[in-house]
Amino acid sequence: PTTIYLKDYLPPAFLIEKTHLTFQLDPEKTTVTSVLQCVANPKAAPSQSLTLHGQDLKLVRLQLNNKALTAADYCVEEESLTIHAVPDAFTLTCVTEISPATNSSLEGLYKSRTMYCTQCEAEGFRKITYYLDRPDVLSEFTTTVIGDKQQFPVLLSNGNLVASEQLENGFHSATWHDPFKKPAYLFALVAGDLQVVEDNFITCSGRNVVLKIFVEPKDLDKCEHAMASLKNAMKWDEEVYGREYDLDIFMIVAVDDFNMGAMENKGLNIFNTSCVLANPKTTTDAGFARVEGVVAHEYFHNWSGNRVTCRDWFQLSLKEGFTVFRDEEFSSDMGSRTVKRVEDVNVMRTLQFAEDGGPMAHPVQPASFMEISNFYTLTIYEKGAEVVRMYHTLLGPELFRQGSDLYFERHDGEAATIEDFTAAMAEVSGRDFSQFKYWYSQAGTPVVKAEGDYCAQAKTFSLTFEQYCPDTPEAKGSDKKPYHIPVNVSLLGKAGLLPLTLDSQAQPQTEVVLELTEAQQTFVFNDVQEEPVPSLFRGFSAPVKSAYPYKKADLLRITTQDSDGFARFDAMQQLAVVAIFDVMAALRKQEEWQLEPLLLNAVKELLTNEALDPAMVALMCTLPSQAYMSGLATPIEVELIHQARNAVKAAIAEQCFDLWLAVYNRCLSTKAYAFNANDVALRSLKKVALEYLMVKPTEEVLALCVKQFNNADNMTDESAAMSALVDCTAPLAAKERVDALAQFYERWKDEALVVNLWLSVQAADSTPGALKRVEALLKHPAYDSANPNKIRSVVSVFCNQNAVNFHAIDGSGYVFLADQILVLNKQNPQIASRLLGPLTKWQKYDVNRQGLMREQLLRIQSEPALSKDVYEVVAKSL
Ligand code: B3K
Ligand code: ZN
Repeated sequence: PTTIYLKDYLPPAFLIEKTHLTFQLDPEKTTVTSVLQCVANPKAAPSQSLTLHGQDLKLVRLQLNNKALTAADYCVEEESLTIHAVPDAFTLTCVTEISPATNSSLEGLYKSRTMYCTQCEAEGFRKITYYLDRPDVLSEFTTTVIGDKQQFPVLLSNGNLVASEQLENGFHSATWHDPFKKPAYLFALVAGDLQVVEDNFITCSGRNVVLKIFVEPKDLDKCEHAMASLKNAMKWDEEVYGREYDLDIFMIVAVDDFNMGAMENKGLNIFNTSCVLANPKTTTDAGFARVEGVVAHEYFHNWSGNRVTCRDWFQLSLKEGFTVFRDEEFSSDMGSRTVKRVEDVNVMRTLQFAEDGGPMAHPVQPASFMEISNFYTLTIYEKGAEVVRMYHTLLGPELFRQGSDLYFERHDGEAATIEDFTAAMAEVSGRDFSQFKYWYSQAGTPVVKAEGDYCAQAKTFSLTFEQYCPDTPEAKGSDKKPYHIPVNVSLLGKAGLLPLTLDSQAQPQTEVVLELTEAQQTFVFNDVQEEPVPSLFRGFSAPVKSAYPYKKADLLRITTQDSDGFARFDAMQQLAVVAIFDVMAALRKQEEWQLEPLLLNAVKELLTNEALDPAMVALMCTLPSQAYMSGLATPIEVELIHQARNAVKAAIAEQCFDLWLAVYNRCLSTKAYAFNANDVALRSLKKVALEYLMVKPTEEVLALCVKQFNNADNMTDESAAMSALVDCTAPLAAKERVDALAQFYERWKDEALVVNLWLSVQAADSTPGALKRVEALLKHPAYDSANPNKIRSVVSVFCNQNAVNFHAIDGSGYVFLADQILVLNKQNPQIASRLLGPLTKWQKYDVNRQGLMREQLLRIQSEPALSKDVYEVVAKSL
C-alpha cells in the first residue's frame, strides 16, 4: 500500500458538473449506468487523459459523447480506469455491474438483511461506479432506482422525488434530484420494504420541511425520540448558529448492518439502528442520549460538512471536529451541561489520550495516511472538537458565532480547508492564530505542570506553568513548538472563589482565561487576601494532561467549594486516584492498607447532602475506570489496578452501606419513564448506589435488586439491576446472577439491540473464565458474525472492557483477538482494523505481555492478503 501526503494535494484535472445514475437493483448483478457531464478544471493543469477511481467493478460499457469506446481507448487497473484522450467538455456514459449481496465490507452498495443501502464516505462510491471519488469534485446528482415493487416498495436517494413510474414485470422506479452540488461521498441510495414515521418542521423563514424516519415494521414504536431530537436539533441550529435547513424533505433510514454510528448523506441520513431507535422499554438512558447526540450530529453536518465540505481527507476534522463540538453543545443545552462535559472529558482522557500515546498517534490534521478509514479517530473527532472549543473559549460566544457565520457564508457550496476555518476566526477577532495552529499539526497530548507561590506580605499569588509534548511517531517532543493553551483559572479561598486581579486587567472577576504561549510562563495575581487553592483548566479548557502539587486537603476544598461542576468532579477523581495508588502500593508490598479517610469523608458528605444534584453525586462517587487508571502509569499493572480499584470500591461500599441504602431508596420513583436531565440524574445515582450495595449484598439488598430487575418499567433500571447481579461475586447472589441472565435473554431475544446489551454485559464480566464464555457467546444463536454491532458487543467489549481477562498472562486473549482480526480482514477490513486497537498499545505493558502481543501482531502481519486497513495499523504499531 502507498502513502498519500497532504503536501502532494493537487486540484482535480476535471470536474463533473452533472451526474445521472440509474440503478437496476439485483442482489448479485446490480447494473449501474452513470452519465457524467465533465469539463476540464480551469484551476488545474490541463490533461489529455481522464483517470477515474473504481474498485471491485465489472465494466460493461463505456461511451464518450456518442462514441462507444473500445479496449484501445482506455485502460482498467485494480483501482482505476483511465481514458486516454478526452476533450475539454464531454459526456461520459459508463455501465458497471456490482454485487451488493456479496459485499460484506459494508462499503459501497450492500445488502443489510432485506434492504439495499449504501455507505460511501470516505471512498466507497468507487465501489459503485467509476468516478472522481474525491471530496473536492462537487456534482449535481440525479438518481433513478429501479427495483421489484413488492420486495422494495420504498426507493430512496438524495434530494427531492421528481418522478416515479410503474414498470413491466412488477418493477417500479423512482427518480430523485438533489439540487445541491455535493461530492460523491454524500451520495446515498436505499431500497426496501420499510415503514415510515412522518412529521414536519417549519423553518425560521416559514418553509415546511417534511421529516421521515424509515424503519423495518417491527421498529415503528422506536422512532419518537429520534424525531423529537431531530426537531430540537433543527431549531437549535437556527437559534445558535443561524443555520436553516435547505431541502423540503429530510429522511433518516435505520439499518442493522452498519460499520459506524450513522452517515450524513444529503437529505438521506443512514443510521445504525443503535443510533436512531429508542424506546424506554428497550433503551437505556445512555442509549437515549446517544440517539439524541447522533441524530443532531448528522443533522448539523448539513451545514458543517455538506454545504461546506472538505477539500481533501486531510481536512476531515474540519467537518468532524466542528460538528462534534456542535453536537456536544446541543446535548449540553438539552440535558445537563456538567454531566455531558464530564462524559466527554472521560472519553478524551481515557481513549483519546491513549491514542495520542500509541503508535497510531496523529495530528488533528494528519500529514499522511495509507487508508483514510483508519483516520476516523478520537483525535479527528473528539480532540478536533476540543480544538474548536478552544476558539470558543478564546473568542467568547459572540465572536465565535461571527467567525462561524463568516466561514459558512464565505465557503457555502465549496470544499474548504482547516486553514479557511482558522482564517474566519482570525478575521472576525483580529487575533493571531499562527501559534494556535500547532494544535492541528502536532500530535500528542501536551503536558502542563503548574506551581503556585503565595506571598503573604505582598498578597500576590504567582502561577508558573511549564509545558512540553512527548515524542510521537511523526516528531520528537524536543522539536515540537509550544502550544497556545487557554487555561481557565479561579482561586479558591476558604469560603469560596476569590476576586482576581491580574497585572493586565483592572476589573476584578472570579474566573480568568490565561493564555499560555511559552514553554515556561508565570502569571501573577495581586491583592490575594489569603493563600488560595488554584482551580485550573476549569471545564477542561484545553486537551492537556495537567499536574499541580495539590495536597489532599486542597482537592477536598475544590470538591466542595468550586463553582465549576467539572472542576469538582475532577478534584474528586484525583482524590480517588491517589487513594487507589496508595492501595496499589500497599498490595505490591503485601502490606495492610486503609481507605484514604479524606476520600471516605468526601463520599459521605456527597451521600448525605440532599441538596446536591444527584447526577453530580453519581459521577463523583464513581471510581476512575480501569482504563483511566491504566493511562496514568507504565507499565500498566493490569491485575493490581483491578484489585486495588475493587478493594477501594468494597471499602466505600462497606463503610457507607447504610448511606447507600438511604440514597437508593431516595432515588426510587413511581413516575413513568421520561428522558430528561432530572430523571436521568436520579436513575444514574440509583444505579451507582445499587452497584455499591451489591458489592456485598445483604438478603434485603439482593431482594431490592431482583425486584428492580423484575419490575422496572424501563431498560435503564432493568439493565442496571442485571449488571449489578452479573458483577456480584458474593455466593449469596449466585443463583440470582445466573437466573437474571437467562431471564433477560428470554424476555428480549427478539430485540436485537437489547440482545447486544446482554452480550456486552457478559463479555465485560471480569470473573475468571471470561474467554471461554466469550467463545461460547460467538456460537450462540443470537450472535451474527457479519453484523458489526454484534462484533462490537462481544469481541470489542471483551478486548477493551475486560482488562484482566483480555490481558491474561498466558496470552490467550491476544490469540483470540488475532484470530478474529484475521477472519474479519477478508470480510470487513474497516471493522478488523478497528479491533486492532488494544494490541497496538503493547508498549504500555510489561515485557512479558509485550512479547505476547507483538507475537500476535507479527502473526497478523504475515497474512499474505492483508487489507490496506489492517496493514497500515499493524505496520505502524510494530
Ligand atoms: N461521516 C460519517 C463517518 C463515515 C465514516 C466512514 N468510514 C459519520 C459522522 O461522522 O457523522
Ligand atoms: Zn460526523
